[in-house]
Parts: sequence; C-alpha cells; structure tokens
Amino acid sequence: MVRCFALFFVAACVNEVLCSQGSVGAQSEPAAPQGAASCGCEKLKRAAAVEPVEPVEDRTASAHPADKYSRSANERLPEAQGDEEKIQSQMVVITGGEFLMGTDDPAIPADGEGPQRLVHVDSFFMDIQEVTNQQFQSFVNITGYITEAETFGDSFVFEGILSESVKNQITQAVAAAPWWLPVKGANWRHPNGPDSNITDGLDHPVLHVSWADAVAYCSWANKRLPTEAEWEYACRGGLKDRLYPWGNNLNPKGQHYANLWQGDFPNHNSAEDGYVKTSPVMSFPANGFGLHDMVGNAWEWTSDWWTVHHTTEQQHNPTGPPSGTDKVKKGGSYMCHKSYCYRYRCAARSQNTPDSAASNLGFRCVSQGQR
Ligand SMILES: *[C@@H]1O[C@H](CO)[C@@H](O)[C@H](O)[C@H]1NC(C)=O
Ligand SMILES: *[C@@H]1O[C@H](CO)[C@@H](O)[C@H](O)[C@H]1NC(C)=O
Ligand SMILES: [Ca+2]
Ligand SMILES: [Ca+2]
Repeated sequence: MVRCFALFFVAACVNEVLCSQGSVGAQSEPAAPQGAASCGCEKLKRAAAVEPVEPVEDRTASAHPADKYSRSANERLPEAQGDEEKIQSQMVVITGGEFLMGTDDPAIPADGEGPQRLVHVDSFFMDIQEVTNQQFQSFVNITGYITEAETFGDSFVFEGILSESVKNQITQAVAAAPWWLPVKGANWRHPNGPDSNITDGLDHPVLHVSWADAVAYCSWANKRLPTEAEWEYACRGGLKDRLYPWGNNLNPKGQHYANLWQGDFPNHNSAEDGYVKTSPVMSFPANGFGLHDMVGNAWEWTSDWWTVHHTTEQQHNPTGPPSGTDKVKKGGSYMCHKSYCYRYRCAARSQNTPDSAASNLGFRCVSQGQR
C-alpha cells in the first residue's frame, strides 16, 4: 500500500491562527522580529493527508521502541559487545545544581524563551558529542532497527545540499520555507538525498532521526534523551546567564566555537567556520563541562513536550508538560544564522512533531549513572 503524507507547514507563529502550539503566547507576548521568528528549520511536520488504509499500529509501534530494541531483547556475543562499547560516546558527569533557565531578554519571545526561572537538576552523565552515523550504524547493525524516515520513505532535506538531479525531480516545497524539500529516499543513510551516503561522514552527527528513533537508540545504549532542563543546564557549562555555551561573544578572538551558517541565508554559505554542512563531531571546542557542539552542527531532540508557557516557581528536575503534539529540540544547527534563525543560544528552543526528520536534526543521550 502506498502511504501518502501531506506536508503542511506552520508559518512560524507569524500567522497566529495557524500556530497551534504558540498561538496564545504569540498573542500575549510581543512579536518577535519577523526575520528571526520565521525560521523554517523547526516547522516541518508530517501529517496524514488521506485516510490511512492501514491501521495506525505501524506508527504507534515506534512509540514504544525501548522494549523491542532494548539491550536484553538483543543479546549478543561478548565479542560483538566489546566492539559496540568502544563505539559508544564518552560521557561526562554533569554535577547537579541550580541554574537560571530561559531568559528575560528573549530574542524570539514566541518560542517561549522566557521567563527566566530558577531550576534545580540532579547530577547526570551526558554524551560529550552528538550521536554519530557510525554509532547509529552499529545500533542498526545489531538490532535491525528501521527509522521512521525509512518507513515513511522520505525526509526533509535543505535544498542547498541536494544534487541538481534530485532537486529537479521535486515539485513540492514547504510554503513559508521553500529551502526545505521533502525528498524521497532521504534518510540517515542518505542524508543529502538518495544519491548521497555516509561513507565519508561516519564521524558526523546522524541526521533524519525522528524522536522515537532517538529514544530507541538511547534506550538500546541504556541511556535516555535529556530533559530540556538538563540539556540547557549542560549547554550553559557552568556559566550564568550567558548567550552561548562559552559566553556572550559569538566569535571570541575571531575564532568559531560552533558550526553555524556564515553568509547570506539561504543563498550563500561562506563557511568561514570551515563547514557548509555538518562537521565531524567535536570539531569545535568543548564548553566548561567538556561538551562539544551543544549549539550548532545538528539540532538535538529532548524528552520534553513543547509548551511556550513556563511557571516562574522554582522547579526540581522539570520534565515538561505531560503531553503535547511537538517535542522540544535545542541548540540550532549548521543552518542557523542570526538573520533568520537566531537559535544557537542555550535559552533558545524550537519544536518538531515527534515523527519529523530532517537533514539538520540529531541528538545525544544522557544517563543517570556512568555507562
Ligand atoms: C555495519 O554493517 C556494515 C555491513 O556489514 C559494515 O560495513 C559496517 O562497518 C557496520 N558498521 C558498524 C559501525 O559496525
Ligand atoms: C558514496 O558517495 C561517494 C561520493 O558521492 C561515491 O563516490 C561512492 O561511490 C558512494 N558509495 C557508495 C557505497 O554508494
Ligand atoms: Ca558552518
Ligand atoms: Ca548540536
């Protein structure tokens, strides 16, 4: 059976009627600068356009990937385990404490960056890097896991990294962000379209992974996704009330500290930081906690459902709303430029439906103990 999924696009809270999650906030809070708010990179949504001819279990099956792909469900030979352990990310302990989450000076108020609030998180361990293609490949090799983008048969790819021949076959684009194209055959193995591969990108962040895919990987590794609070606490690297993981200056001493976009988005990427697309993980300096690429390179999924409304009361280990339609992602990507997507700040945030996948969205895992 051929499944058909329409791509609908929510114009970034500029149109309040269309913005299902942010409409109340967008009305009650000052509007963000149009350019900054109309970032297309986080508004990609899959939605069933036609009545499904198959029951929906296919999709709910991946809502509980932890059971199917748990370590115990996939016992392996000890020698295979040895290889796989080697390939796991190094983790660092993030010593718990209190921090100021969010900001009272939001660059994009409609995203719910404020208010600033006191949050306590307990200690945890965090991968020092984004999960790489090689790590994800090792997971897939052992478990046979199939990502949602592979099941759906397509994923979103930034036009600028597609080959001309693939681009020419595409007739559909995301209305308010025409640089995003739904590309058949794009998935983690073919991140820049069906004619691309990861042979030379094994140490780059895995892309085109849905939220459930990320959860499945972390569960398999006996880890989990970070909460938004854990992620932001880790991003700040012990600094208080700063924009970036390393401070307030984007390019201290003229150096680049993250893989972002330089030039004129979306037409010209001057790649002054050395990379037009993703970079190998850990190509840029670590923050004060020893974490690399917390902002830039690939966006990172968190476990929280999305809301733009936050209590100002002090919270301990907040986990976000109990339910929702979108999941929170943090950190921005190699596609972020101040002119349209100033989201490579620790307080910045964005959202996607959990079944979304794109050529700039990945993840890293955390755990309660050392793995
Ligand atoms: C996964 O399997 C493929 C095919 O056998 C192999 O080429 C690749 O090296 C394996 N990757 C990992 C990370 O084990
Ligand atoms: C991967 O892509 C490179 C560059 O386009 C190409 O030369 C190579 O043959 C491809 N490898 C595979 C296994 O398809
Ligand atoms: Ca770059
Ligand atoms: Ca990142």
